[in-house]
Amino acid sequence: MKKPIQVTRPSLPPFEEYAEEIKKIWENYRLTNFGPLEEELRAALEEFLGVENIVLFTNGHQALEAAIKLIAERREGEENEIITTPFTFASTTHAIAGSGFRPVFADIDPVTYTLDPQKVEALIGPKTRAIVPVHVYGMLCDTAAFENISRKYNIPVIYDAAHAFGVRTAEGKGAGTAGAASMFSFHATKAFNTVEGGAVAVKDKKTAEKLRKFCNFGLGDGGDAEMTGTNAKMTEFAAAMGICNLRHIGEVIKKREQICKTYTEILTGKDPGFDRATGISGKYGIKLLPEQKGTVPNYAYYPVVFSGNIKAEEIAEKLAAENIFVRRYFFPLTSDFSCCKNLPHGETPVADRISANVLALPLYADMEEADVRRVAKALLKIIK
Ligand code: T4K
Repeated sequence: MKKPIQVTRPSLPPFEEYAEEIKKIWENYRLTNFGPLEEELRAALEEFLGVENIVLFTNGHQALEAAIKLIAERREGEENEIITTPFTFASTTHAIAGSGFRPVFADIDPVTYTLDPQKVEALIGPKTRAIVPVHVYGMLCDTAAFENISRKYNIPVIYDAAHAFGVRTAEGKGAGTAGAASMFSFHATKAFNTVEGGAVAVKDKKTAEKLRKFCNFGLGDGGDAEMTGTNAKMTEFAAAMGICNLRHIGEVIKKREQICKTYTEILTGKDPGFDRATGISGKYGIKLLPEQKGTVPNYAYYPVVFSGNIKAEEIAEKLAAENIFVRRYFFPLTSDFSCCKNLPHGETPVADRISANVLALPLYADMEEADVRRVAKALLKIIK
């Protein structure tokens, strides 16, 4: 049997480099609670991501929940809703529900798979308190359209940018500059990791300070808690991993880009009709991620959407028989989770179709070229 290929594998710095970084912890006995490594990583990330204020968290989920709790207005005694996408990881929906809001699901765009602003606008009503779109797979949402909606209805847009680390807009701005706040995930499976970790980027210092207090029990300088907080601070060990990984991020993204190029070359079979703007290749009836003109992508995921008779589930099973493990990111839709079944929502035919037919192929910086070819060829053999 050939060696197993998992959907992803974390990027790790050279062991000695991490050991050198955490040596500092043995010298100063500072393990957590906003230590010097956390501070160093925070400054480095603000620069790398091109954002003004970043607050670090133990994970992306806590970060998103904190941003929603502090930014979306929850009115006591009223129903409070947040419009969002069902085509995402459980975290987005749970962060909304966990903050005391009812998620209302809108459909997605068939090209980028991100929340469709027109569908969102049609659902806005007196109970709407915020919009939470997701830059799914690192594809940027239509941030200009959401900005207009935000201004028109005076409701904040809080982005789940878990997949968008390092992505830049066509204007050269960091993805995290859009909306009232953007959450990044630094989970082990992401392009950039701090083992577990996450962050919220916001424009103003005041909100950043509030978020920072929130993740430390709401405590301020005098020991008073002006709000109910939680404990979601990033540890020094996690920050050390981030500092090391950030040194290598350029090289990591380049390697991921090369892997994506190889997949695309093989999977489109040099199809002359392959349309980069939509990602559609007629040759094998597949759709890849589109190229978003002028943006700097991060090659976070390599999803393929299938059409025709073969179902994604069957393809995944056949690949597993070859020791290749793909993932159905994201199936089921979060709106189909048992815990969400009773939530009212409109029709989401695009999300239904994409979710039923998508598979994320293995992708990680150190994936060998031969393995990339093995995955692509095994897939072609199934769908041809
Ligand atoms: N919003 C969105 C849109 C997200 O996608 C996520 C997280 C969040 C919010 C929340 O952010 P965090 O709170 O997680 O920071 C994974 C991740 O756990 C999750 O972070 C991620 N999205 C989601 C898309 O994928 P699983 O259940 O698929 O992970 P798992 O453990 O099955 O790992 C996948 C593969 O990676 C394994 O086959 C082996 C490999 N792996 C994994 C880990 C953890 C390793 O080789 N080493 C490892 O340490 O959820």
